[in-house]
Amino acid sequence: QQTRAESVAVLGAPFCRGQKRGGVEHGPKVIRDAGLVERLSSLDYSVHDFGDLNFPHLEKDEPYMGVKFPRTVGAANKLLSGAVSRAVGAGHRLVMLGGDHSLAIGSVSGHARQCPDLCLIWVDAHADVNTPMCSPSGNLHGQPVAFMLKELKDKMPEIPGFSWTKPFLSSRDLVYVGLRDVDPGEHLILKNLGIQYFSMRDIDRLGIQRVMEVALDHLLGRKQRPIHLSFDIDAFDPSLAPATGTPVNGGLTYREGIYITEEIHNTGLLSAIDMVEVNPALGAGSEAVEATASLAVDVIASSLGQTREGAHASISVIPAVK
Ligand code: 4U7
Ligand code: MN
Ligand code: MN
Ligand code: MN
Repeated sequence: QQTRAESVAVLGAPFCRGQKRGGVEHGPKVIRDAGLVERLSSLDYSVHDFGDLNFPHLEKDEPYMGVKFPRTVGAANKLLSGAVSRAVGAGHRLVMLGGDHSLAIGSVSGHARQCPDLCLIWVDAHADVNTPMCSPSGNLHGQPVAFMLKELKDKMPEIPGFSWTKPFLSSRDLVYVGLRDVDPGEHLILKNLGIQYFSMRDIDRLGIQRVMEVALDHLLGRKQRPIHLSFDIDAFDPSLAPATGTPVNGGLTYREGIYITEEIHNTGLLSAIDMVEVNPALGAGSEAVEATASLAVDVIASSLGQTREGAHASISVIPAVK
């Protein structure tokens, strides 16, 4: 029996204050219940499930410049950032289970503390790059990328709860895939900063194969470096991922989604994954929730090397007739 020397840390982040719909804090539970740890073990990883983080509850947390629950979201991300940094520092590949997408602030920053040259692939219907001034909602799950980008430093006010973090990512080290609901301020930021993005229209025009070729060449063409994949389940079409808070029609097919993660795996550079916005309180019933959670597991397994063509790492001889 051949085993991968590699280990995967699973970290649950039951958190919902980056948006307004309850239930997304139960994402880690339904993704685990869909068999995540067993699937990763069957890929020959040694899986270390670190359980769920225990986020502090703050009694009073008034909006600041329209931003909702700033101190609660800031404190949760500070805790997450430390936990991610420790797990990556200990040599694990990291899988963070959300929770809403505001958690990417902690996850990517913690990863970047260990791997300062990382690049970021953001698979999402949304760009999540609103600054507090251009956010239409005030919800922090629509703003995490704005906290990361060095080029937006001057456009970001000081938000209570976030003094622990500083922008650490250059706009050329980020690629989006799956966009189809981008706010006006976000579109201006994408254009002004020259961020590489592939909307659903681009996928229609180019095909997912060409999109991934260009995306990975953009990030890795000059030099190989660790990849952080931040995967919002609402990137998929709502027919496939109904249990999520901000569904948008016309999303990724199952095959496009899995092709994205297969190509990321094939780089050999994937270092951390966020799987966010699975909300078991939404969707038409338990079947819809289970389908969404099972899709999340498929995405993670495929990112970590599960293939559609099969693999034979664990056998080296075609069994003889007995
Ligand atoms: B998600 C939105 F206005 N852009 O900022 C906003 F449309 O993490 C939605 O991608 C954000 O699910 C969606 O509130 C955040 C809105
Ligand atoms: Mn989204
Ligand atoms: Mn998102
Ligand atoms: Mn969402």
